[in-house]
Amino acid sequence: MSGLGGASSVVTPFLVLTFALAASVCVVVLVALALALSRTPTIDLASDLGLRLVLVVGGAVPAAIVALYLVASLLAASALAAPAAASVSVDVIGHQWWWEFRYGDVATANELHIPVGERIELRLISADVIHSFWVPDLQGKTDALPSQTNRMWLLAEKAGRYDGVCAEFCGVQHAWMRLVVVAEPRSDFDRWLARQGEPRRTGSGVAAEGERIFDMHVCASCHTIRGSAANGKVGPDLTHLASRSLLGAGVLPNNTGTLRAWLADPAHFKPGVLMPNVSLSDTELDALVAYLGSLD
Ligand code: HEC
Ligand SMILES: [Cu+2]
Repeated sequence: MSGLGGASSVVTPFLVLTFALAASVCVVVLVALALALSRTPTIDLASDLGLRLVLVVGGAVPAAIVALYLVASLLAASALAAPAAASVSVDVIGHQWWWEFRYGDVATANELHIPVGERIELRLISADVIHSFWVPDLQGKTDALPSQTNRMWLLAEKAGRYDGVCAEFCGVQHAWMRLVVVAEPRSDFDRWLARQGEPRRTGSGVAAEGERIFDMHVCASCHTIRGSAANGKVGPDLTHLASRSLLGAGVLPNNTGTLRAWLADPAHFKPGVLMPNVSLSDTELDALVAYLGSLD
C-alpha cells in the first residue's frame, strides 16, 4: 500500500478500518474468554438475562459491525470506480501485444503520458482478445475487452515513470506487453501532447529515401505516419516513434541500434510477433532507421 497514486488514498484508510475492526473484535473476544475461564464455573444466569446477552452480544453487535463495514466498503468501491471529473481522457486499446493510447486523434503506443496530480480517465477496449491494464503503483487491474468499454482512472501524485503490464494472459507474447506511464508537470504534458499532434517531420537525404521505402514496402499498410502516405491500422502509430523510450512494448529500449535490429528481424526479439519479417537490404535498413529515427 505504498502506492503513489490517488487510488491508494482510498484503499489505505479502508484497509486500516478492516484491521482495526478485526483487531478490536479479536481483543473483546479474548478478554471475555479470559474472564470466563478465570471465574468459577457456576452458571447461574437467570434464563432471560442469558437470552438477552446472546441476542445483544451475539446478534446485534456483530450485525452493527457488519453493516458499518458494508457501508465503508461500498463507499470505497464507488470512490475507486467513479471516473469523476477527469481533466484528460485517453482511449486505451489493447492489441496482441502492445498498447495503443489515443488522445482524440493523436495516437501513440506503449508510453502513456499524463499530467501529475490530475485525475485521468482511461477508456479501455481491445482490438482482439481480452487484455488487462495494470500499473501496480497507480491503480488496480482493469480488463480491456473486445465487446465493451471499461472505464478506470489514474492519478499520479509524484512525477516519474511507472511501469505497467498486461495482466491477462493473451497469447505467446503476453509477457512482452508492457507499458510505461510518464507522469509529468502539466506544462511538460501540454508541450508533449502538442508535439504528438503535429504531422511527421519531413526529412531530406537518407531520411527522405527512408520514407519512400517505408511507403513502398508493406510497412505503410500496417502503420500510420500522420502527414505521410502511410495510414495502416494494424501496428503502432509511428508518427513520433523517436520520442518514445520503448520498442515492441518494452522488449527493447528505443535507440538507433535496437531500431535497426528490430526492423531486421522483429521475431528474433518477440517470437510470434504480428509484424512480419520484411526482407530489407542494408541500405534500405539504414534509410528506414534514418527516417524513423528522425520522427521525434
Ligand atoms: C502486417 C503488419 C505489419 C507490417 C507489414 C509491418 N509492421 Fe511494424 N509492427 C506491426 C505490429 C503489430 C507491431 C507491434 C509489435 C509488438 O510490439 O508486438 C509493429 C511494430 C513496429 C515498430 C515498433 C513500434 C513501437 O512503438 O514499438 C516499428 C518501428 C515498426 N513496426 C516498423 C515497421 C517497418 C519499418 C515496416 C516495414 C519494413 C513494418 N513495421 C511492417 C505490424 C506490422
Ligand atoms: Cu495482453
